[in-house]
Amino acid sequence: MSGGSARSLGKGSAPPGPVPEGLIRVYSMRFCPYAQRTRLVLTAKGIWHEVININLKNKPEWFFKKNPSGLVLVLETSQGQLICESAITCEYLDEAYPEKKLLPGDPYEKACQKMVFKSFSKVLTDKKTTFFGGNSLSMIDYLIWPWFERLEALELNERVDHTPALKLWMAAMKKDPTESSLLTDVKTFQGFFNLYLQNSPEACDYGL
Ligand SMILES: N[C@@H](CCC(=O)N[C@@H](CS)C(=O)NCC(=O)O)C(=O)O
Repeated sequence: MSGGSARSLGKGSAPPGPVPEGLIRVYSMRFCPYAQRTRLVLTAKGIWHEVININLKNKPEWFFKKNPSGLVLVLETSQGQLICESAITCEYLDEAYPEKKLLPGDPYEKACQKMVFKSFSKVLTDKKTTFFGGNSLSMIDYLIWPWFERLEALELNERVDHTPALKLWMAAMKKDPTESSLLTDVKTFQGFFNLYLQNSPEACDYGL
């Protein structure tokens, strides 16, 4: 992986060239939970990728050609294919790079993961498993995790105090090497949130 902690590109920047063969590109922002889903999946699956960070408070003109809605994240392949919406990009990656599958092969099990994704709050307690997809970590955990990672920075940690199953899941997630490799510390998140809420063009590059 390259570029994950590079400064973001803003208005007036030159558009990046074509994606080299054998690589996939992610247009991202360091603190975006949606982009983090896809970056977790890329890392967990060991997919060779480059990251281009976008300044969401000062977006490059060319970025709207990658995604007319102007949202990160966007995936770009070496054939120039563009894919956006985090859940869709994660499923695409699991199918396009089938070596280490994160979604179950069984259609019913896959449908179950998608149903869990739609309403995950009650599920862990009912299922009595450590992870949302069973006893090992799978796609659904990576799709949900980025919001839980931000709870402490938002001072909302006590919200999970009354749900021991969620607390155990969070502890198990923190032990996952993929998750640890993309972890952001609480102070950095808080610094970013403060600047982002002030619409600062420096927000996306906080801490660099
Ligand atoms: N539904 C989209 C949401 C993506 C999204 O909201 N990204 C935010 C950053 S976390 C963004 O690009 N915001 C820029 C803007 O709203 O202009 C997904 O799942 O990818």
